[in-house]
Amino acid sequence: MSSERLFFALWPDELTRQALFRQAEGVQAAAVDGKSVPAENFHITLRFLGSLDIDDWRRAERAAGRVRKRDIELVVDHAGHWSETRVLWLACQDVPDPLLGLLADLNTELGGEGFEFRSRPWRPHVTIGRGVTQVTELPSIEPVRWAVTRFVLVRSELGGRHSEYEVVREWDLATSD
Ligand code: 2AM
Repeated sequence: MSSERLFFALWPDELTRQALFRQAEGVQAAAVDGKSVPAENFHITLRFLGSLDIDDWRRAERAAGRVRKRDIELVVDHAGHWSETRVLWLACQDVPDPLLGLLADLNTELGGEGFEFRSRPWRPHVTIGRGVTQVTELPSIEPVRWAVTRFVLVRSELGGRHSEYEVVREWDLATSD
């Protein structure tokens, strides 16, 4: 049986996804093993929630609805590999303050709804490879600008070769149209 998990994430628009993929390809080629994450699954996790019953799910959505809007512009400009978790990733050298503010807000609001507070350091990244134990030299990448206009709640289904993600709800972040 597949298990169902929920997480809050930044979900790229189609053009940003394609731009990330163009940079990811060269980095994925440096993986000696593991498997590449398909571009349709690219995202930045804000907070992983795990399996929730319907009441907790509603509470999580209520918390998200109270997060303040803000303009966030990311520049995804480097690649790396964490051997402990076998994750190959793309990330931003400079994590902009509005993104940290968004995360702090979300965690505060989730705390207010009874979710446990998180003190673990958060390292925002786009996972582009899993099960990667070794890499050859990682190439540098062309910076990808990502104008963040929303954050989303995603349902993850494990089971097949790759996780399947479904965006179940989204919250607008842009301060103007
Ligand atoms: P990852 O990309 O670094 O693996 C869905 O599983 C998303 O939630 C993934 O992006 C994953 O991060 C993230 N995540 C964070 N904590 C997790 C956990 N304890 N179990 C599974 N996924 C987690």
